[in-house]
Amino acid sequence: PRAIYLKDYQVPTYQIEQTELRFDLSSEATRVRARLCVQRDDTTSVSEPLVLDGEALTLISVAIDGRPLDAAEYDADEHSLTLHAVPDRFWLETEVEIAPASNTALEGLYQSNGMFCTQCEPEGFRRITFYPDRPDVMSRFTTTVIGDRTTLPVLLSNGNPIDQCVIDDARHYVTWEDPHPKPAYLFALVAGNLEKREDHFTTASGRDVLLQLWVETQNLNKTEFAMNALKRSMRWDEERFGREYDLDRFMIVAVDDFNMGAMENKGLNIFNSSAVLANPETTVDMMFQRIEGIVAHEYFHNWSGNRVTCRDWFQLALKEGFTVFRDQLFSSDVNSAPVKRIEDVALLRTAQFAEDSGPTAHPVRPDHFIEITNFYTLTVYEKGAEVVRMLRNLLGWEQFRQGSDLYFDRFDGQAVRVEDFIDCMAEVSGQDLTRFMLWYAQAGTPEVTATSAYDADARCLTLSLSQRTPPTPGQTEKEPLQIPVAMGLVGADGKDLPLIMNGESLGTSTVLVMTDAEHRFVFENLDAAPVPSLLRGFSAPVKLHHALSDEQLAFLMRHDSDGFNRWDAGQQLALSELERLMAAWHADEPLVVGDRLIDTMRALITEPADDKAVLAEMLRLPSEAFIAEQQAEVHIDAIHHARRAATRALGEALYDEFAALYDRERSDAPYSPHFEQIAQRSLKNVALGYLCATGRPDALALAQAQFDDNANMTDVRAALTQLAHADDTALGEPAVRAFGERWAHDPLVMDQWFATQVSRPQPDALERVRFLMGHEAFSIKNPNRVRALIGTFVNQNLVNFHREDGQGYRLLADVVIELNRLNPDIAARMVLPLTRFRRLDPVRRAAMRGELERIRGESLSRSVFEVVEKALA
Ligand code: HT7
Ligand code: ZN
Repeated sequence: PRAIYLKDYQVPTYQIEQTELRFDLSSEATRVRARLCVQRDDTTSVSEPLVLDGEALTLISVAIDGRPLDAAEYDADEHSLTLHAVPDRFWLETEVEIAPASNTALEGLYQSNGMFCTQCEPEGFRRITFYPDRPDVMSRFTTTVIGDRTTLPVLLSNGNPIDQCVIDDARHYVTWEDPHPKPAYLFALVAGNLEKREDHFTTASGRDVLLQLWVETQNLNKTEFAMNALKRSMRWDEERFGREYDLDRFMIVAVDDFNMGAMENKGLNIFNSSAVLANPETTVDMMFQRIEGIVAHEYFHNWSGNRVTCRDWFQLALKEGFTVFRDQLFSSDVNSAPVKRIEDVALLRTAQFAEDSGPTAHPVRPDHFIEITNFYTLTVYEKGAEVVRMLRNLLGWEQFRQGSDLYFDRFDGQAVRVEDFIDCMAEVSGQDLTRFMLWYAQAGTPEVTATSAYDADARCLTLSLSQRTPPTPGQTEKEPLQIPVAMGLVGADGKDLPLIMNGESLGTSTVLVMTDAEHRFVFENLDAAPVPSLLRGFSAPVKLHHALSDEQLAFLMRHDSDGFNRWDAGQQLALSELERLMAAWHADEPLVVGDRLIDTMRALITEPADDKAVLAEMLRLPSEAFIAEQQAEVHIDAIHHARRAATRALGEALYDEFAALYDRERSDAPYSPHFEQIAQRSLKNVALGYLCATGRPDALALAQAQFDDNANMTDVRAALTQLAHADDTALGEPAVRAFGERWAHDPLVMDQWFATQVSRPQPDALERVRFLMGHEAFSIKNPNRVRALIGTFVNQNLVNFHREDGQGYRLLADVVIELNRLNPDIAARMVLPLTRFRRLDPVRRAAMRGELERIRGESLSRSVFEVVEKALA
């Protein structure tokens, strides 16, 4: 397979003014007729052929302005249809046949539980009909869907229904018209036996919008939360970003088989059922919050992505980075802001940093790819959002909002580049953002080193900051980036000190801007040495090296005015204790937890807390993945045993305190997914985790009682996890069985059942994965099942996935080989953990490489090929 380069971009030679589609739906032989009004670009020479993309299509006929073409007038190969001589403007009519039922890749038109649905981003439309399948070709779509009246009573597409009729006893049709020109990747069609929840929204300018959420009948009782989340999102986008919805109806459809979370098709969002369906009996708190974030994300795309779209797929972060930033801001406005930041940063610092330091590292705007679906990554989405957040940090909210308004006004209805967005920000602020653009071009996580020296005579503190970005594949030399470092100085009384630099007062918190490799900042008028609190709110996606003593960390953990940095100081403190335990494990010495961590935790539990959600986060030890990310050579067993020993020791030492906390946070109030209640449950269940880590029967009895109480899925699942992860299986086995029998009818709950079992740390986990792969509720064709069973094992059970005998790697490779044939996109995502072998010990490294080479021996899809080649390079 050949790579495609950003530098080779060329403007499209033909535009499609109008697109009229007619689908005659059938599982094995759907007929798609396309009438395209084609217009030659003024600058294009007459001899330029019209080349249309097409994959896995059976061509039935081609006609120009009603005249059928004979075979000599066009070329059709596996990927395209080429028309040699065409008029300047004409109607092209094609008819193709496709087979949705055998489409296991879930791109283009496919079937899920009998329902027809589409996924066209990024290049799925070419699996539906011949078309210039690129985002800079925007067209007005009219779509007629013909289907069986009994099995497909609901026929949906983008825009508004303009015609519908019964054809005969068996069939009916509906015609939809979308008034907004759009690229093909935003096209959608759904046909099935669905029911709807309906609601209305009145926009800021007083227009009524019909809201519909379409699901299978048995899921109607899981639609209320998403509908309310949608209405919250619509209002928020008006108030925060001045963006109003632009169609008369907005529809969401829930689909069981879906490669990602959801898709922002114009006026007809299609959602993975796991990203939209929720109720208290079946759904945990974390999922409620995830659903709220995804509903918002897809809705926000209506402006950042649909009204203003990408010129080409290299610009993906233009819409994704901005939209993730917008959904993060929304979630932080409607929930606990520090906890939202903590969660987002935790994901970034474990998973995205790992990507940035591995063989698949790439810039936020890649400059080449073999398969674009491989670039829907944490780097494009999460780091892309951090880059937009840095702009907000550099410009301040007011100017950032002005820049956003200018961008939407200036480019409405256009397909644009990252530069266009940045130019708007530069224009409204007067800032030079030339160096800032490097964030889009340079891969790798910059490392910032901070040192400070206090001069008692001069009463000043000199803060030295330096930056360096390590080499990444294909990019050995890196330039300094523009980095906003939000900071403050904390005085001995725990209060922020006034910041004075060059005689100028900067308040108590400021943003230092790095543009060079090294900087020195001098703060004046300080009576004693303060503790610098740096990178507040995680103001830039960097690794900060700031050598603070355990004492200073404990001080910041209690006093920093920045909630995020208080949490982060606690994580660093815990990390330094875990490092001592890991050293002891290597030296075969007893793992004894020091008093400082225990005392700090005790203080946290017993002192009054103003934000319970933050407190719950502060009580959690750093995850195994985060600890691994800190190590030059990763020792999975040491990490696992140190963390387990620390959890148990804290549980033992603070048993009474955790028991009191558990009692204090218990509540009989009816369930609500409101963030204050979520915080309370989170705190209670953290306490339960520490209590159960001791293995004491009274702690497990608490878990059993909570399980039996069956109050809501959050509490049931937390209790089940404790029971199922206990060394003694006496309570766990019956609980797992009861849960499995109770929820056998609900695939989304069975996913939780799979995940709970395969994250069990005991050595029988791998055998359990193999066993569960044979369970009737599992199907390798469904991405949610694969993520729940295999993904959880691989990503959340590190000690068992990385078994020294290599069986974990073998299992994953077997799965990848099968998926490579069925669903290349998912296969290419699942193979990623096998590519992260460089920092492992030689035995595991060799075992992983061996499995990658076994995969390479197969006939590979382009997606898997690209990842495996990078890893073995
Ligand atoms: N913009 C959407 C991307 C997406 C996607 C990409 C590749 C394969 C399947 C997919 N489904 C959805 C989702 C989003 O970012 O909102
Ligand atoms: Zn998106």
